[in-house]
Amino acid sequence: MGQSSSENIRLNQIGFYPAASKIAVVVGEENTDFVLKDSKSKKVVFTGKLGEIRKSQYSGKPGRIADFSAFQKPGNYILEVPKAGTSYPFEIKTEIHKNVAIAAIRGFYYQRASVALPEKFAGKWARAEGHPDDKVLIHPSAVSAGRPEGSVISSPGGWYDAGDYNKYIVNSGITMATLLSVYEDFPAYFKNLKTNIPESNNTVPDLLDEVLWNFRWMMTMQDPGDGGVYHKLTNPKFDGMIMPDACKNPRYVVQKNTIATLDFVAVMAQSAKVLKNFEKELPGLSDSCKSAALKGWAWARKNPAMGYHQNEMNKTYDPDVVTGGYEDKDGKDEWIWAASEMYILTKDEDYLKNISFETDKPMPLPSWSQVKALAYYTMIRNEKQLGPVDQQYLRSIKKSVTDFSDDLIKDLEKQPYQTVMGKNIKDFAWGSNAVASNQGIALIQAYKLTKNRKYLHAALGNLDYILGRNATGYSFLTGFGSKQVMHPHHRPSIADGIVEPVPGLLSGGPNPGQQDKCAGYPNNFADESFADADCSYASNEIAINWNAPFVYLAAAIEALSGK
Ligand SMILES: [Ca+2]
Ligand SMILES: [Ca+2]
Repeated sequence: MGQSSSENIRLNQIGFYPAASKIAVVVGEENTDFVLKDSKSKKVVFTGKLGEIRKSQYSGKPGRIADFSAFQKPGNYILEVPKAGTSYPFEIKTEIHKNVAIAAIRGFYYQRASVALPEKFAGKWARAEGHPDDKVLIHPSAVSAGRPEGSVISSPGGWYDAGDYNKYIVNSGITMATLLSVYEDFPAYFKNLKTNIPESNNTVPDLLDEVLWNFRWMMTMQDPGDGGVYHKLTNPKFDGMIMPDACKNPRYVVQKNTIATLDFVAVMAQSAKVLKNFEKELPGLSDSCKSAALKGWAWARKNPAMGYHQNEMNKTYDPDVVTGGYEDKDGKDEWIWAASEMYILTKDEDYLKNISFETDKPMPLPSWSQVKALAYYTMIRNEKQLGPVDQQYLRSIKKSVTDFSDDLIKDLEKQPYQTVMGKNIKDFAWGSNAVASNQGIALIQAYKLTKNRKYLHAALGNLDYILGRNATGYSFLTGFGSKQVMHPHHRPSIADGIVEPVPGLLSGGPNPGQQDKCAGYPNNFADESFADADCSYASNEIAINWNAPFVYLAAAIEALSGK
């Protein structure tokens, strides 16, 4: 290991806030001092001793922690550790993650369907329009009285879901809720945050302009005849690894079902509340959201258990549809979430009649198929509007959030990377960087409830994890860090002929399932099961429901610690 071996020093490759904690993990067993140097003058500005050996619970590999939190002077630095090497350069400054947060929001701009991305906004990743979706077929599984088989509807806009070009309501649900929630939790932060999109000159915050791009598509996914919502807008089969404008496959809307409809209802109800403050810019839109939510809710009450089962559907209808299934067997959490949003919107207690918040169980971390905690966050967020009858469940919801966060931070100081992320092998699920991000959101909720900075500190640790302080040594947001992800499973990044991938996209992250059987995984250890190869959809795809919690985490940390 020579002096140049930066990969032996794992740290947030962007940098640190002056007053916050600053931790690097030095791979190996050598017990030495470390020095912090000004990256230009090479003058030593701080010296410290490495901590005790800590071993990865997955690989057994040893490392030691270099803690230079005491050093607070803004500037550009490197860390040097004898026998280990020299770190990548990093910065200490206020608003250190501002560009990270903006880029992650802009990641959604690059996912916009049905529109060209001009150079002015997309830089060298400018591209032609693809998937106009103005002539979308009603799939035989989705017929209704007003829309017989073969009918054509217009359903443009929205974001491409992930590395593929289809648009799925279920995954849009949690994605939209997460982005609307970071806006609701930190409105002042977003008020003047510009992201260089075509809507940057209007008076609506750019984050909401981006959300509206997908929102307007979602509205077209509701059958105006009965209020039910289609599961997805999709090709029968995935497009090839080609640019959007080269895709010519027919597109369909597919089977209405209960869970997709409830996700839609929750998003519309939350949007109605948020957009009420933009009546001048968006006249009547809030009311349209509310009526869409009411119609969706009524449909779900009439069809409370209509599931989406792709294989069974394909036995009955043609053409077969083999794109992302987003099949969720349990709709209980979607009822709780939709009912909570409807209750907050309408104050009608009927909505809470048939649900229980089930706070006796540990809070499940949010994912596309498990949204119960989104209901908790909503109730906490709107606590001031709740009455005396609501106080009992509100108390137990708050306790669920803080209990969950206390479990996360237990033994944090003993972890090999000193992060909440990775303590439990279950953290390394498909899309593990979304797990890290959603843990960060839970911790920020606990911080908001208690004002105890230990939660905020742990949330920042997970951001450090994603940006380099992890067992792979990668910074997982495309375009950021010294050891960047270069080959995400993302069709435009593969097909556009540009070396750098589209920026601001969060790679899925380590996943020992390795379901893609792609070449390039270094080993089977959970914390290292990552392959920066475009065949690795199991560890290196991007997805809107992973970018959204990352936006929340980065923006919330900026709002709370940026200055
Ligand atoms: Ca704007
Ligand atoms: Ca569910």
